Amino acid sequence: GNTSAGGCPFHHGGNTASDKPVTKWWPNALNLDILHQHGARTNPMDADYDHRDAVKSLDFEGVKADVKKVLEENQDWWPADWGTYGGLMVRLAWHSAGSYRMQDGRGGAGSGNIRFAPLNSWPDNASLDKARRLLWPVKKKYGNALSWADLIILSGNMAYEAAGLKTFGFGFGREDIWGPETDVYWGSENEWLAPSENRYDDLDDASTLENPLSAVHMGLIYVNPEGVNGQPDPARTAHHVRETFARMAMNDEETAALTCGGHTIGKAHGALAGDNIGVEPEAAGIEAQGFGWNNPDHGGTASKSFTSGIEGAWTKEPTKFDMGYFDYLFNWEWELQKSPAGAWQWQPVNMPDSEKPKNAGDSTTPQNPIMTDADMAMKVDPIYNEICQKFMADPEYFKDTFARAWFKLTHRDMGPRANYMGPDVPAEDLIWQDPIPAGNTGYDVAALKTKIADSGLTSAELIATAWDSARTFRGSDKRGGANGARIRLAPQKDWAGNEPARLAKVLGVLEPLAADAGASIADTIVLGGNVGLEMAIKAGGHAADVPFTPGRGDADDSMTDAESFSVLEPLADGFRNWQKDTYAVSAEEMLLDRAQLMGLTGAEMTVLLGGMRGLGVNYGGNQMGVFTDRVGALTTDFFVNLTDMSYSWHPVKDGSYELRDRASGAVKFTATSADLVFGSNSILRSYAEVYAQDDNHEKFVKDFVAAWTKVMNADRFDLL
Ligand code: HEB
Repeated sequence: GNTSAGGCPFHHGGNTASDKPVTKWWPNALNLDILHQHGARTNPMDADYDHRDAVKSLDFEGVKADVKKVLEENQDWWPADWGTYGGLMVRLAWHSAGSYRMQDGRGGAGSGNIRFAPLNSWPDNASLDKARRLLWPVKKKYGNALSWADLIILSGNMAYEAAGLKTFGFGFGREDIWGPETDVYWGSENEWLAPSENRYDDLDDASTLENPLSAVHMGLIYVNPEGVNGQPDPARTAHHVRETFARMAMNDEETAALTCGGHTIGKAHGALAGDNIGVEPEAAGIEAQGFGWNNPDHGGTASKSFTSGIEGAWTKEPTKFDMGYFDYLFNWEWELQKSPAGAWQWQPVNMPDSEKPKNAGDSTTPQNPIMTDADMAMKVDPIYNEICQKFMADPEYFKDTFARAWFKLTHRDMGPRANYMGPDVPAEDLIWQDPIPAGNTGYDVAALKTKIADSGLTSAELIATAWDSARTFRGSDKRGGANGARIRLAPQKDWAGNEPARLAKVLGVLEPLAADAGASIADTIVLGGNVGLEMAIKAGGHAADVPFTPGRGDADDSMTDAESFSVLEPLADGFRNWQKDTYAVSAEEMLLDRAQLMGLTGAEMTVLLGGMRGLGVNYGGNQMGVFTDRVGALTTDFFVNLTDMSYSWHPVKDGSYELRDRASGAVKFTATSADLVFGSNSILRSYAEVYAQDDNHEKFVKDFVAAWTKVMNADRFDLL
């Protein structure tokens, strides 16, 4: 209890303070909470609530009309610039989407995460709390069917439409989360905007930015607008723009289009010294009611706003989507100045008042436009400059390039097109959506099963191939998975983790069977895994059918952007006890990361790993963690032996371990830390005990089959 105010000490029983988690004493323990972040206990919707069903009932045109009204209706508590909130809403949408990084697919606009810490309080997201509050009446009116995540992106999209841009389209279908994400690594710094050196091996080589990060500072979406570490130098900034945008999956042309098109509307805010600006929302007092960055000197006028500290618009008519950004950037000389708030910004040399945009809160006063260091990079960097020349020569090309890049930015983490909903979904397939043609459902599954069973392939070959095909799935951006059978295309077929020789052998047998049956190869690979698993269940003395849903399709090379698949390559697979190399992070941490991306719970991860150890599917046939002499059968032996006190455990070399018979000292089994963590970590041990228990053999088989099926179907958005 806090007694500093002179009150009586009150010792409540609950640990309600977040700086004292139970695990703070043992910072090296695995954070299994990342597997259980969002669920029935955090989600206030009814148990049978189906977000996609709700969206189907949404009055889309009504929502759009109401968002349009919000853009144009001035609210005195946060006055609009030039009478529109368009710029603000675009920035809200862009900062929601721009936290995406392709390395692990985490971040992005797909979950409404910007409502929660840390994103709601990042220095870069200043004033976006106001943008969300402006949208609240629309959220309130349309309720469950309109997620915050959809509303935020829609508002940016509508803002562009209102400014005169024909957008590429819009997909509804993002489902909100109800608390902060805890799995996303945003960097190790404890200080906002800590020097960039922290996250680069060499700040002069932008490619050395720590993976998977895609921003130069803790608390920013991308680069520092004033230059590297706040030191203006557009040529240098250009390298960091290029790298951070590449990590958001954007090439040079998309990056230039986004930056130039982004700053075609709206303005930067730094009209007064920021000395009195209040703390961010998470740190603010109760009376702030979720608002941060209180500006006591605001005086209720748009002329006195403060956000980044940079002050001014980029174009003469900042409410219109036009070519004004290029007109200014390329037709004027720009010099370094300080804004009224003391931030570095570039201003035009000797621009006459008649050429200037008007002040955002006072349409009679001309005000100098500005460029950030990143804007200057578009002119100074030779590659961006050349792209801008092309845009200037062909404004229609610029608009189309921008509209497509904006659509990609705001939809990239939604996965395949099947996930888009609503009247404005574009018909065109885009390569970054990893398109998959529809598959056949009308073939004789039972007959194909029999043929696979009689094909001479072993259960281990079938199971390993199906697993490898499915395991690339990541819920973070809904990429990867067994659908499409891209495992038979480059680059996946050659990934070391896929054991190319075994893969080629299995595909050589399955492909003709698929063709004969009229089934996709993707279906046949998964069905093969099921056949193998049913054999293993039988060998373990049980009987269970493994559910199968046909309909996967086969992608081909023309639908596959091979380069963008490199981020899906597994560097480790704890389920098959394999690592491509030695890494700074432990095998069990990599296992946990993968399990989280696959959407598994702790118990599912446990039952899958323990069960698979006995199936003979370890990488390259290695014996690590194979605590059984019944290889090929689905048994609980892994758990029984892991928890058996007749063994003792000894670290040997290269992070591996031996299980020795306590009495004789003889080595009985070998293991990795990805095996023994199920005995050492108290939470994982509790799950391992469940599956070691004498009463849970049936449960084990049932749970294994359910978890297996979940992995095989994780990417079946076509069934939604
Ligand atoms: Fe931006 C704004 C920076 C990109 C869109 N930006 C802004 C600002 C700054 C920036 C500083 C100011 C804020 C305030 O308010 O103060 N950006 C930046 C950078 C980059 C960017 C550095 C990288 C290159 N943007 C971008 C993009 C987009 C954008 C990509 C989209 C697309 N922005 C934007 C807008 C705005 C801004 C719209 C305005 C807002 C208002 O109006 O409010």
